[in-house]
Amino acid sequence: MIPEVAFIGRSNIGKSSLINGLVNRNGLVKTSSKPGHTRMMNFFKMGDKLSLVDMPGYGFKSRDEWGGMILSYLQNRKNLRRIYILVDPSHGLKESDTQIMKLLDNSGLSYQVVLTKMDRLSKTKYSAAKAEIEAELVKDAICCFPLVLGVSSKTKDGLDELRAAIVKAGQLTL
Ligand SMILES: Nc1nc2c(ncn2[C@@H]2O[C@H](COP(=O)(O)OP(=O)(O)OP(=O)(O)O)[C@@H](O)[C@H]2O)c(=O)[nH]1
Ligand SMILES: [Mg+2]
Repeated sequence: MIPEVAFIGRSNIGKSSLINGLVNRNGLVKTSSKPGHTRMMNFFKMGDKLSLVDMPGYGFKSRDEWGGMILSYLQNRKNLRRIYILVDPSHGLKESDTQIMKLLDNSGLSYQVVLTKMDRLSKTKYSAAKAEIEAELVKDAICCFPLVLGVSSKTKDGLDELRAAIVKAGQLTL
């Protein structure tokens, strides 16, 4: 099985938009301004090297079975190289985020936080929000990869850094 990385996060956080941004194909993955849009796990195969996995959101308007089906996928997927947890820096870490992180910590699953929609904040506000989130992660998030990334699917900022991180996490040879 080819390596996989999965994108999780609260509904409407920008998971599907980020996958479109990463593969540079607007409209490949359906996005929506209405939370709870993505209802299924969707696998996007990048040639024969890597799959990007889009997940339904948790939190507001999410599916009840999130805890069951998706967690069991994350726990049992041998080829899953990293989980990216998307967080909106305008809102900070929510209880649903820290709950998911605890579940991942308990299962020893490695994850990395990606801050989305960077374009919505000034540079100063973004840096302050990032510092606050990093401080919270240091306290509790055991299996969290220490580097927090930031992206905007709108302006494409940060996408190259995320691509590089994915290549590394997936131990991909190009
Ligand atoms: N300004 C801005 N808006 C964004 C960005 N990324 C996504 N959005 C908007 O946020 C909304 C939700 O985006 P989606 O990509 O559908 O979010 P999702 O996490 O897949 O949502 P669910 O499938 O419902 O869980 C849409 O209206 C997007 O246009 C971004 O980088 N900047
Ligand atoms: Mg979606």
